[in-house]
Amino acid sequence: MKTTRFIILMFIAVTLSVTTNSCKKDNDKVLYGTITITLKMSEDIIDGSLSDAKIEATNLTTQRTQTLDITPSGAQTWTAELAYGAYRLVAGGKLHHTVLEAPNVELEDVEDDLLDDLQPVPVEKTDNFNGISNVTITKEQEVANIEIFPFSSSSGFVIKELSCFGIEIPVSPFRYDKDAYMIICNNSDETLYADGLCIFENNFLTDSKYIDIYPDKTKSHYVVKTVYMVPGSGNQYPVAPGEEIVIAAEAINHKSIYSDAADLSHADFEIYTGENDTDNPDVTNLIQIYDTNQSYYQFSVRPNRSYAIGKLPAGVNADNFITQLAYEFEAVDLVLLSFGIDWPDDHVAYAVPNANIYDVMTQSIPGDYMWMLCASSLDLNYFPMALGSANFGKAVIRKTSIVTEERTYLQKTNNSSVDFKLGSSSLR
Ligand SMILES: [Ca+2]
Ligand SMILES: [Ca+2]
Repeated sequence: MKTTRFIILMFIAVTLSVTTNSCKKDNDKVLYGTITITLKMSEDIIDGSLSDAKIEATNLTTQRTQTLDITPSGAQTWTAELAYGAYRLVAGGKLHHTVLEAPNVELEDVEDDLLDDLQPVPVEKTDNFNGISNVTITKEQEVANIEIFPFSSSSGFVIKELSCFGIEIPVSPFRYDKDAYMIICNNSDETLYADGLCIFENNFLTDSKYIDIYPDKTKSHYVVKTVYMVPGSGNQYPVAPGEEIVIAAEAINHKSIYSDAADLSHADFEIYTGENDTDNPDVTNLIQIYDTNQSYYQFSVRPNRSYAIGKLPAGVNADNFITQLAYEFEAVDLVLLSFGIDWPDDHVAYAVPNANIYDVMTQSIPGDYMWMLCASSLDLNYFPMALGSANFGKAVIRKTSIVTEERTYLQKTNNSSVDFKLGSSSLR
């Protein structure tokens, strides 16, 4: 069955007035340019229209952020006056669009010769959107295009906490980091099953860039080098709304080694990589689907990674993962390039379609940052972190969005830079 795709590019035009800077003075030395901002919908958005649009401009030198006020009706163009300089523009708001969903019939009920006639059903939907673009204003008139992407704020499983940066200990190597864990929360209003849920580690690093990637699947797929999966037949591991599961690198009571470490002996699952690893028989092991470093797995102490949770495409499992998802590409490594080695190099990683990714967390040290490792629709911007002892005892923790009498909802805007905060590890 072939799905017709409508490709619609839509340019929203609105008059924009810059939030007045109360400190702004008549100073001939400050030069201002007029920037024309266009929000451009990604190619797979059907019948899209926007509301509640908002754009924030952060001056990359001063880190000062201003919100640009937008009038959403009638006009054709947003223009703003901004002082000369380099800015990061972040757009957000509501996207009203049409989504093609599978028809609500059981395939068993359909005659074989009618299968080809089943067409996807268009469903009107409102999602949030976001988008990001950098612009440098060096003349009177500048233009910025921001491609925007939809996301649902009520999505299911989200990464709630990643604790993997260690604690300080008095003996060499002065850090203990084997009590690493990830907490995944059901942020939806219905019971979900963790069966088949995967933890992915991206193939790339935020502080080591590849260029001239060919073919480039990094925007359509989340490219991975590590996959661990929750076992189960489909309904063995229910997770109630607002409830969470703990996945330990080593599911032991680390407090018996260092009192400041985490007790992970009651984790829901543990990452077990084989005979070089410890195995708590009371804690279910994740299935190692693939790991380039098969003998031992540890969430990275250095904050230069991107992690995702999601599911493997239908029909892909531990046995056929390598053949089904292998992604061979050429790329030039910028680090090698700095040593004068610029020929394309052959690489192999594994490409998971974006549609199979539920949530992404990306971290980087700002001074070392080189690139985002996935599509903006999955994660708009990285969570900034320091290196080393500044992170001892800490975890990257998702912020709370809404608190009701019954439960807490977590913030999910597909933007690590605003969805997370650094806090004390909750299980230490
Ligand atoms: Ca382990
Ligand atoms: Ca175990």
